[in-house]
Amino acid sequence: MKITGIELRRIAMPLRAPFRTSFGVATSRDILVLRVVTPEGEGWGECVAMSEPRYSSEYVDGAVEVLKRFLIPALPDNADAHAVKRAMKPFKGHNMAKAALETAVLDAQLRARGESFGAYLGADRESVPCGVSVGIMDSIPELLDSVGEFVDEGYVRIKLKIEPGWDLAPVRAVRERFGDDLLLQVDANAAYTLADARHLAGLDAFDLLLIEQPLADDDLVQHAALARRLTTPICLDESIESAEDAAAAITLGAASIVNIKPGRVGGYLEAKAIHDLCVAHGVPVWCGGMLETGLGRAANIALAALPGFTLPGDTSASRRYYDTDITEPFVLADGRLDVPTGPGIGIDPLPELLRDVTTSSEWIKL
Ligand code: OSB
Ligand code: MG
Repeated sequence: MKITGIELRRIAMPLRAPFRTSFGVATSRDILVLRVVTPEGEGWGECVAMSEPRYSSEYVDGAVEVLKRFLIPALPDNADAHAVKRAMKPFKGHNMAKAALETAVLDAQLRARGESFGAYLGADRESVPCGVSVGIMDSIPELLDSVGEFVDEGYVRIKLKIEPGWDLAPVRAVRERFGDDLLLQVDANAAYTLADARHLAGLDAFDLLLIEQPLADDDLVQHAALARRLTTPICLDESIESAEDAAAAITLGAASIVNIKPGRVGGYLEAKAIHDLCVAHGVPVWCGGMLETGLGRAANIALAALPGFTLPGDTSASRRYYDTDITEPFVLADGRLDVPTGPGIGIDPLPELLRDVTTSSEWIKL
């Protein structure tokens, strides 16, 4: 497939409510959207990098820079997703930028042959059960109201963001209010150290599905040490940037569950490789999120329908974050979202909505 040009578009998406994590508060999302154009049609890729390098070292201006300066110029003449992945490999890091480009190419390629992401990746379900990530709040009553709304909407699993000072008490309050049957987990975004092991063991009383990324991104050894001191399973997010990282984490005993985010690992091909590795090791996986628009959400839902995704993901509906999405919204039905079946990611941005949120756009002719 010959790529004739790429559009780099920046959009500003206001969030319905501030989203607070241990690394900061977001009130809107500044997103880079790629559109690759080929003689056979186009393809879309959403870059999940955030405005500031707080979740990981990537940030959206940096993604634009590395794409324009290194990744796009390295595109092979005959671009399919695997060839694009290989061509980008010599450039270290920048997985979110790489994922956006690879995804746009894969979308174009699959649209051209009429195959859906789900079919290509190996989805074996028509819909997926959905969880929701609930930010840190100012008070426990506020948190209970928020969790109550999500439970009423039908979400089958709740994930609470935690940090030092906001951990045992909110978890206890949610457990007491919503009962032992609620599927509940927590995500620390690397906010603790091994010195907190005894405190974190206090979470063991609440029968959590998992604790996500309690310690630093680059510290598999200490996660393994923590795992020996908790009964709550440890799940890694930030630490896993490749299949090699996942293999190391599993071997060390640093993770017994893996959160797979295509952006963090450099694309859907690597995401699928991590899924396959985890299945081979009996390690459950689930699909994480990065406050995606409908474009990124569509592809994530396809991934979440693979057989190894045995835990509900952060694949929430469009209205979790946005009053108005740039695609037809994803709407929760019975706690589930349907896997798109159309060619490629199976959904298109709605031109007027996309135009309304666009802050800049650049065309790179190849
Ligand atoms: O750690 O999973 C995370 C959002 C932004 C950055 C990191 C994370 C998150 C979430 C929300 O938890 C995921 C979502 O609902 O899209
Ligand atoms: Mg996380």
